[in-house]
Amino acid sequence: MRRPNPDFSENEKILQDPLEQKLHTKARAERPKEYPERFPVPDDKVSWETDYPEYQPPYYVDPKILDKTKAKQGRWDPEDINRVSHPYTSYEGQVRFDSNGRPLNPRGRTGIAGRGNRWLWGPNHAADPIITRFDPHTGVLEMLAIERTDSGEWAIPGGHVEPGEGVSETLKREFKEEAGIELDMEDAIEIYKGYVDDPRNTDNAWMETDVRHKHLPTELASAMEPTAGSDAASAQWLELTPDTIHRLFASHGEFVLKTLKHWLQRDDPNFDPDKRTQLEHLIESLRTSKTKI
Ligand code: RP5
Repeated sequence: MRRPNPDFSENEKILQDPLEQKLHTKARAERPKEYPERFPVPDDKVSWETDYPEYQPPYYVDPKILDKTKAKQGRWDPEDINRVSHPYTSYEGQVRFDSNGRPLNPRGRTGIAGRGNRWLWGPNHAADPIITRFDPHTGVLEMLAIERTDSGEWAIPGGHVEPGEGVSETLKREFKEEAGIELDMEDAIEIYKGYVDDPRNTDNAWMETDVRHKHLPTELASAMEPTAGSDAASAQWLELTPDTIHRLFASHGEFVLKTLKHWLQRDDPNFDPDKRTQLEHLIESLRTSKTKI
């Protein structure tokens, strides 16, 4: 079924939320190596509301995504947008469509049309477990991180929510698959739900995630030996410094920063003054560092 032209008025509220409407940058500047070059999108042309008559992004769909069997099983969308039967449910509010009926990236232009290598048109949902501990020897704050096989960057061991799966189940499954550790995630604390500035995003398909935090007591964490699963090149406790946080994949640095701020505000009774000061320093150096997350 053809969808109507976008109705921008309905989205005014979403677009004006200053906290969540940071310009996406990685989705305009980075891309997997098999993607065509992105059509340039300067900051002042990101918004769909701004006219950009010269805008002619290349259309790209990864040939692997055209696997008809997976499409038949309902795991991947068909290439023909008119045959998509599921609703487009986004954490970012109501989804808008272009004149071809394709869903529009809620953060604006990316320089590539089509689905890229995303399974679904529109929002693709993931879940990200941020698992922290204080190093038993140095006392420094660490996060369990994996080295991604696609980009080689360090990342939160997150992954896609499978059809019918609850977020806690996804977090548990992904953590086991990527870092080799079984961990109950039911009591993890909600940090963020929304858009991910992911280098694989396109104008018509993008990543969204549900980020949750769980801090492990040092003794328990030390008994856990991370081992890279099939989706990761390696897994380890990664020291959280301004530099390691800045280098994380996609918006993961931003998620870690949100986690740290949330944690301080929660006034965790287990925090001794040293730990609190460590967190405050880390947040402050991220705030004042030259490179933005
Ligand atoms: C990111 O992609 C999410 O934050 C999540 O970490 C990840 C899921 O994709 P795969 O790791 O399954 O490729 O946008």
